[in-house]
Amino acid sequence: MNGQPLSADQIESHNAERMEALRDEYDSLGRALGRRGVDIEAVKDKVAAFSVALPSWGSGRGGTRFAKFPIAGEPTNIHEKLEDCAVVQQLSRMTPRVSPHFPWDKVADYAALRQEAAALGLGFDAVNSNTFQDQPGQPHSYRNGSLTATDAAVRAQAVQHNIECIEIGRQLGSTAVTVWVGDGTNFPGQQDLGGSLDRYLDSAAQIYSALPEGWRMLLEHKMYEPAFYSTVISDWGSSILAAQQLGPKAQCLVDLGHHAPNVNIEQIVARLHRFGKLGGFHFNDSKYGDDDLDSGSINPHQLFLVFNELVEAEANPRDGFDPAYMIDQSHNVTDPIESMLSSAEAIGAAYAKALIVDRAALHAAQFDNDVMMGFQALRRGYRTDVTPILALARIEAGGAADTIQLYRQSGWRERKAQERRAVGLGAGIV
Ligand code: PSV
Ligand code: MN
Repeated sequence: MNGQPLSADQIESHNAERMEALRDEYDSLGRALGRRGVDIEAVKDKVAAFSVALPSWGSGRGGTRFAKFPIAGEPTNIHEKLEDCAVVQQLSRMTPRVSPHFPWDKVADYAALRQEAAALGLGFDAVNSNTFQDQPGQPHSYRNGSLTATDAAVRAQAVQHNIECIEIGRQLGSTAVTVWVGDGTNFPGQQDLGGSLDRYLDSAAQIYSALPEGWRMLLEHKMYEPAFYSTVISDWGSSILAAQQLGPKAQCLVDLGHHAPNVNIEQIVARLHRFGKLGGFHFNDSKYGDDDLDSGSINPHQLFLVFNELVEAEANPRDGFDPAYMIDQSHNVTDPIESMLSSAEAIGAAYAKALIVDRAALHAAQFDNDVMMGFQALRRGYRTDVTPILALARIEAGGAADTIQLYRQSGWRERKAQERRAVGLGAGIV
């Protein structure tokens, strides 16, 4: 690793200016936590060991169905996306891997791409397949579905694409493929609901059988969109049943935005873990539907409750509990680098708050049916301002005290606006 995008000297002097105040805040928090029986250093070590992958597609400006408003200097290919992800990693030290999406991130030489990423301090996380769009020159259209299509040739093409993604992922050093299919219907009667699921299971089994040793297949459910009446893997129930039928290498991926409003996602997390099927996450936040807003921006309490279940799971792991944590957001109105920095911090904070919860007190209250004390045990953790823990962990790993401020001072986007070609106008979710 030699090609760090930002100046290490700039980070060092930025941190030096803030170190005295940060130490003061950290020591004060350490004393407060000590009185609660929590060792701040142990929490910091766990936070330092935690990481979440960045979505390659999240480094560009997203859009809605109506429009996309690009910014000058945004990346337009995987090489530039990696550069921007490297900025996020250099400053946050919590995002050392990128989750690529194919064919969006297609290149001729994946061994070279892996080296390019490594030189920037990055590795690759789960590869994502895409059978929700047609590509130029593609023999068969996905207009009537992909893995569930009634036409066997369409299904074969969609299966083959997933197998190709696995092969690319192997070259990149990934160990998981995330399969999300948008297949579904807009009208009652449009398709046979049972038959679609049968075809999905058959196609998914073919992908499953192409998994290399040590690989996982992550099934991502989503309630609706682009189909608005039915979707084949619409919920965690369909997902876990499919994963159970496929076998031990198949697990479920929970995208926080893919549920009905007010659904108890933390309970879904606990259930999936109970059956050894919690494979990964796509973090984002939402108010109405799959809004793909920044993690923790709307409902940070829910994010905390999800991490509360994850910390419980860490303490009682089942079947090699090792979820792949990824961000999946659409940055429509912000600089994507700033959103990813802010989101990494929000995710890390939710984890740190969950670590601080007095688990013995929580479990005792639960056993005694002491409702208020159980709630208070969680509340104390949630209320704690863990900012100094995250900042110190980051600085000790070479990152920046105030990541967004330093990013702005670095002039990165302005420089890239001079160097990179402009993005065209248009609509599009990503
Ligand atoms: C679908 O909405 C999704 O969450 C899947 O993870 C896709 O791969 C991604 O978004 C594409 O933006
Ligand atoms: Mn997703």
